[in-house]
Amino acid sequence: DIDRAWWKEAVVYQIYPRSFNDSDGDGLGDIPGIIEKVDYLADLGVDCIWLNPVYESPGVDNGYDISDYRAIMDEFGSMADWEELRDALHERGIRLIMDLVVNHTSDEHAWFVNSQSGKDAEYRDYYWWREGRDPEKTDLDPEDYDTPDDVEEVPPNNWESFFGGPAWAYDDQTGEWYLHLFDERMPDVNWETPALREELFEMMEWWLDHGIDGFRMDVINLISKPDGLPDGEDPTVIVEGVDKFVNGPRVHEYLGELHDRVLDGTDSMTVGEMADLSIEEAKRYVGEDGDGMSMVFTFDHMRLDMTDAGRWSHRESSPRELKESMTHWQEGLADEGWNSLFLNNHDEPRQVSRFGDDDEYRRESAKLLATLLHTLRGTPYIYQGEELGMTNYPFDSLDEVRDVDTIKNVRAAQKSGRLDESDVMDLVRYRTRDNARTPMQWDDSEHAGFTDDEPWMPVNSNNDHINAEDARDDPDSIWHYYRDLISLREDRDVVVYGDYDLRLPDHESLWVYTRTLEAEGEDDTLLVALNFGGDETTFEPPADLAGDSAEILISNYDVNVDAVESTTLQPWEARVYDLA
Ligand code: ISL
Repeated sequence: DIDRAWWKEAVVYQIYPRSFNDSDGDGLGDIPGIIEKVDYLADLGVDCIWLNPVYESPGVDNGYDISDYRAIMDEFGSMADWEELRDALHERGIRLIMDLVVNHTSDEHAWFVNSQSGKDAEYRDYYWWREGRDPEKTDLDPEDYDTPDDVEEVPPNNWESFFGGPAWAYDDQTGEWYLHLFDERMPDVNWETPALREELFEMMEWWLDHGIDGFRMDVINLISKPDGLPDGEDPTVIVEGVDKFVNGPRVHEYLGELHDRVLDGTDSMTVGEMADLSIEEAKRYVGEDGDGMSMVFTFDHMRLDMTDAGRWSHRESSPRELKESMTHWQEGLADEGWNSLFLNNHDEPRQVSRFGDDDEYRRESAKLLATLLHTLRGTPYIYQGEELGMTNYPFDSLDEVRDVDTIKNVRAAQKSGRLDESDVMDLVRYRTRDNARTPMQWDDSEHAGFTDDEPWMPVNSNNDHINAEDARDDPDSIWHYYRDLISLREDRDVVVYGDYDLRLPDHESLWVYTRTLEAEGEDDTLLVALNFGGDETTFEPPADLAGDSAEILISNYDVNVDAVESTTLQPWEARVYDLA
């Protein structure tokens, strides 16, 4: 009676190819470099790889600006290399999902080149072209837009880009504006155009025919823009227009079509990346009557440490807020839908630096966070280096930052006076996506075993003690702990399918829950107790469980018990009790 699926049972490992392993000494990671590490992945025990974009791309946004969906970027290798990687993974029982970026392309994609060439061009309607407006008839200030001197226009609406500044760029060739919700070199494609949808569906089929096991769908809830492209009207939003283009009017129609046309009848998984999503909305994507998507990446818990001013701000958030936010999703998708579990990825700072303690209790807190992600209900994602407890990078100046999102947003915030010089670097260090993009730390050598030459991003000098080689030699390492958690998931259905029940909800620093699965008339129950912080804390177990016989399945401290009893938990102590 369990509703099984391989992607529910899987642990996914995310690879950011540019920073994983460089095989040819050009300082950029590549696909042959990943092939060299396939045994590493198999040893860790992961079931599926999510590969960030490896397609042909000018690299404005490290591959999220695709110029050819059916070719591999030269620096990363060839299609033959990619096939070898796929086979090497599949031989070891590891599945492979690819990044699907279909909200926008690169401005160097052949479709856009044609589209831009004239108002009557064959591919004109593959993108969003509109005439400008007379500034007199709007609230917009022409000073804010980059147009030639003789053009007295503002864009068709007030929407802004997620990377800062306007979402429209003026094009000299045809005198019209085109929409880009990200960088201006990443124009949004127009899903209203049936031929565009058809091309994208064929491209997806082409990849499925090449043996992939699913897609991670980039910003997929942005693909439908409302008729008439109205101005954003919500004064509380950070990025003007999100009230119009997030979860737009036809998004479910498009995704339903995509599902019927491409995915139905395949055993592939899909995970949709969705900023700004309520549980009700999530169910329309992943629920029983939804679009057939396997799961969603949601971001509520990634916003707790921001003020109303959004991503380029910082406030202290508490463990209790994290507990409440993630519990909300655990409960919200308990009966339909499925959660993806992550605390970092290629767009977010390192989890041990953000939610744990990357100093005195780095090892303990990294293990506690791992315990959480691998014992909540949902599919855990490991971002490369997380299994080593890799930390944020101590950026000194903006010159060290490569990320287009950081650079443009900081510039825009400075221009508007929201950020002064003094807090810029604190915020950049805390928030920049580049924290996640420093090279993988394989060993303690000069370039961390990532490359023989200068890496494209600096290596964190803490590779002298945080690296894969040492971690594998040390049975008490974070790496071994991840391996144990992964095999626990394989052994016990309750870890995957058990119900989540929050206990001691009002506790400020303890996060306690049970996972329960009724199987063949018997309850299989785990009790998880996590001490979120650097202080010892008394754990008074919930009355109904106190005294029950139990043993410790896994913990980041050396403990043994034979019952659930009142006890003192050490700093960042994590325990999983087996009540069976
Ligand atoms: O980085 C962010 C939050 O940390 C977001 O603004 C991010 O841009 C958004 O979550 C969308 O991310 C995805 O699409 C972008 C790309 O830059 C990101 O790397 C990708 O994950 C545009 O394709």
